[in-house]
Amino acid sequence: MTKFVADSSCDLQSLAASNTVSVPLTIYSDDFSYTDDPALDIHGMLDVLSQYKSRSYTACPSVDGWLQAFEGADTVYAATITSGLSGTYNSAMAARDIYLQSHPEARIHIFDTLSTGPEPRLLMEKLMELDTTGLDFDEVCWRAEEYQKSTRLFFSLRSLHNMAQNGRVSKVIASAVGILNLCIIATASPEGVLSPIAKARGEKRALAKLVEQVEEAGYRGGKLRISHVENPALAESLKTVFLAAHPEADIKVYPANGLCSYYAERGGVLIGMES
Ligand code: X90
Repeated sequence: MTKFVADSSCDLQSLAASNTVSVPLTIYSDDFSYTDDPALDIHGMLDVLSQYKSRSYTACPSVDGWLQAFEGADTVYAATITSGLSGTYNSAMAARDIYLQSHPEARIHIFDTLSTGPEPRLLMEKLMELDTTGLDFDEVCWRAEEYQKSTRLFFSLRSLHNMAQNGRVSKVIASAVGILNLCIIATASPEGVLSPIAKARGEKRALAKLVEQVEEAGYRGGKLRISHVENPALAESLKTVFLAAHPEADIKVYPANGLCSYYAERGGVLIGMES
């Protein structure tokens, strides 16, 4: 059996395919913990976090979480959130080693997406598509790695509080954003960390900046995946603007998963694009 596995940051949740498995990350504090699975009430979690005065954290999936996801498979294509910001890739690789000891005939490839959310989702869609063409495992992996070079992630965030609190962006960058109505426009760097591009006052300007960045990065009407943290207005406006310029484009808008909602915070929008 072939399985397509990804951690819960990779937006598998809105892909209705039977042989996909999402391995949850966890959001927690001293007082509560949330498993990033389809049962998670993201709105409720964001409400609790907005009132919560102490620190909160996240944790990558355990090796055992990955092993459970691999179980029963002889072929596994797996994707993880960027290794630049998370231990998820390392835990997946450790699980791969263990699984291969007991299933020496299995083939497992772990893709470090150096990204999160809608960009890994594009990779998972590509892997499923390649798998149906009858190509062998190595060829699928090679083509998927080539594909990764052609996709990008851009995003707009209203707050970097949780990213800074957990040491994932510098406090200097974060403090520049906490101002009312300011959005930070950023991308995933080649090393898979947050790389700021611009600040935009108000969502109209944020939208214009995002469109400019996506077009400059070589968007020519291919796939776009747009996830949002309780901001369907900005996400749908982006879709409308891109569709006006590229009427045939395959564009999907959907709510972000729990992990990205925690870090991108309310108002955040993430765009995965094909160039
Ligand atoms: O291992 C863990 O606990 C997970 C840590 C994840 C940290 C980053 C999550 C980012 C979520 C926010 C904007 C995107 C930044 C992407 C840069 C590559 C989404």
